[in-house]
Amino acid sequence: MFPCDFAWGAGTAAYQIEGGWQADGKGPSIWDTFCHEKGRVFGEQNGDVACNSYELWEKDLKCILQLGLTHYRLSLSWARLLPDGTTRHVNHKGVDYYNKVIDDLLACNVTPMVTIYHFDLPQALQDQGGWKSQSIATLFDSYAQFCFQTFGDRVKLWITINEPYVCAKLGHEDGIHAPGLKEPGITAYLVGHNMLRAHAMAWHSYDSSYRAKQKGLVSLAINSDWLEPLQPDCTDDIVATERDFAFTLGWFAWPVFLTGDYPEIMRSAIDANSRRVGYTGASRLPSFSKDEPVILGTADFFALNYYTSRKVKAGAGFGQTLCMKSDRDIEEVLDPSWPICGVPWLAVVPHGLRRLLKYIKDTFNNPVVYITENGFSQVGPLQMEDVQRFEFYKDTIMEVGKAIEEDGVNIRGYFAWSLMDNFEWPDGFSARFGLFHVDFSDEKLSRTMYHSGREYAKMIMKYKSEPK
Ligand code: PNW
Repeated sequence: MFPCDFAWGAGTAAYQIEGGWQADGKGPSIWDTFCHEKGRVFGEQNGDVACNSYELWEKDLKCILQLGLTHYRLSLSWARLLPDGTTRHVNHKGVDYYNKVIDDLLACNVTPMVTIYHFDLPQALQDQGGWKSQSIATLFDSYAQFCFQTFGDRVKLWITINEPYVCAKLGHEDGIHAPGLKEPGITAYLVGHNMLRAHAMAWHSYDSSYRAKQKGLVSLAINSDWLEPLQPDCTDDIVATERDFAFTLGWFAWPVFLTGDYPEIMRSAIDANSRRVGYTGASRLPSFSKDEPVILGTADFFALNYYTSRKVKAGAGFGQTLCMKSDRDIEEVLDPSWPICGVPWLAVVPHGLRRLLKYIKDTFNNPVVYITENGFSQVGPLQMEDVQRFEFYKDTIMEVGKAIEEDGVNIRGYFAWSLMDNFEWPDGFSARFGLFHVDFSDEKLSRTMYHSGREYAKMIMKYKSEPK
């Protein structure tokens, strides 16, 4: 079912695993600040230490090798490399750390996929407006170029930005992720816009200055649920589903893969709501300027983070408020037959991934796809024999196989989220996504393979050796 050069991976992100939040000259990030404020994170927890991968990288490497991964996805901490966010000051200890990680991986025949930005903006840049500010795109581009220059001789798979949707909405509309801003209806659109500009600038820099020599691929990771109308024959639900897709997957995938601009139904929904509320300013959804680098075509593959599915019905009417929820005007519901695992938002729907992959193939002209995240969390009492998680991975990977074989989707890799239990953002350490258990009560932070890890390793072994 899987080509012999298929990427079998697992992922992590810097803030979720590294700890060492002040080690060796690292600057603070918005997640350091956010977690140190009262009431932000479950149990007032934070990533000050997390899995301490900054000091315990060798342990992580052992886990990677035990799983038999062909690929490992990690992210770079911007503030560890550039403490004030700018290239005026480079923290060489940070560079040494990532050099070691990358070199060790390659020495063990594991291909790194590197995310340049995974939620953790340097606080110094937040203090200048963060992602709201127009100038962030240039700053990000300099940082990305620094990464290409420093690591690009060895790193050939790059993700510029992880999940702009989550950064924009959870960080600036809902305020439940760093920087914790609740500025509904306006800021998230601006932040998403600047993230697209930043991504596109970095892609163009790679394309013009690094690609010929380094021969790598660059994309951004877009998260999306699979969505389908609650009542398949109801026109309102069908239209609502299209609108919901436009506000999630489409928000970032249309500009990059399809038209160079936002989905038309997204803009018209936002502008119609502005009129209803009596908001008379310019469109709350910014426009791409002709004087800036083009957005269309700035991805060498489609990087998809998929976790779950939703049924969609038309909203209950517009709530006379300026917020993304009223702009979007839909209601998402869960099918009662879908089991909920660990975290409440994660209904287990493996077939949703297959349908989403087919939808991406059909909508975005059959791109090369990497599934850069997919996973299952445990909450509550610890279960080392995590049979449910293993079933989840087995079923999901079957669906990926069908998407390749029966639907002809051009899928090149699958990355489980996550290599090990880690700091799960506002849920702290209460949600465990790992293929390895991490004992956070033990000073050594020992890593132990879950049952699901053993089974994933077997699957990888089997598919790697089966000639296609
Ligand atoms: C992703 N939601 O984030 C991130 O890329 C990972 O860092 C994270 O650990 C993983 O998914 C599991 O949560 C998400 O609320 C955060 O829908 C929140 C949501 C989805 C993805």
